[in-house]
Amino acid sequence: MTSVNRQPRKKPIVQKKICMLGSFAVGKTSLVARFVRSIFSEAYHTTVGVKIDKKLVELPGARVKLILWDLHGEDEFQRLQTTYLRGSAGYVLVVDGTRRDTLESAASLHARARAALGPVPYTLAINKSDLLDMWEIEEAELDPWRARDAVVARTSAKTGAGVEELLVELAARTLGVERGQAVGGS
Ligand SMILES: Nc1nc2c(ncn2[C@@H]2O[C@H](COP(=O)(O)OP(=O)(O)OP(=O)(O)O)[C@@H](O)[C@H]2O)c(=O)[nH]1
Ligand SMILES: [Mg+2]
Repeated sequence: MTSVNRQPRKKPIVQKKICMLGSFAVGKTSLVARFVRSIFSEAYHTTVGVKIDKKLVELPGARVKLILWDLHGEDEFQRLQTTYLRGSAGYVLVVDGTRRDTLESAASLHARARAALGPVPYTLAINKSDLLDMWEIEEAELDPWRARDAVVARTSAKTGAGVEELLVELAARTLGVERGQAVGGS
């Protein structure tokens, strides 16, 4: 006798490459560590080149395996190699809310990422939101970004605030859906 398999069919997995971009020490590695492994360390070990991590994100109607490219930060010695960006479905621009100059670095990285990738989804993460007493970035400084329809979020890799939401939202947007909307099909 044949039995009918009533298990719902597993949603297919779609892989998406996401690059973490930003000046040095803004918290790119820490955001990935928080998102993928739920850990945080106060110790600073600068990233040399690139480190790749993966995490499966469950969305309504789809499963997205994010391939997170944690790139070295830009400083006076190192400039981002745009070859790292190739094939990215989206990117996170990370800013350290306690260092205003990192917002300018994000703008320049954004221009280069846009030139390399075209208008793929991105989010602007203003990180270290647990350090509000040292905050240097005024809300008004983010208005030009919001005017361009950028998704702007405050995050803290230390407390975890805003981190999961940011990357899950970006995962959804790489599939062409906005926050809160179900993904059609299976
Ligand atoms: N208080 C606080 N510290 C943070 C946060 N995120 C990162 N840090 C600290 O900031 C420092 C730099 O963090 P990293 O994650 O290594 O920064 P990065 O952007 O990967 O740096 P590079 O690889 O050099 O470009 C470390 O000492 C972290 O502990 C945060 O949300 N809050
Ligand atoms: Mg790093």
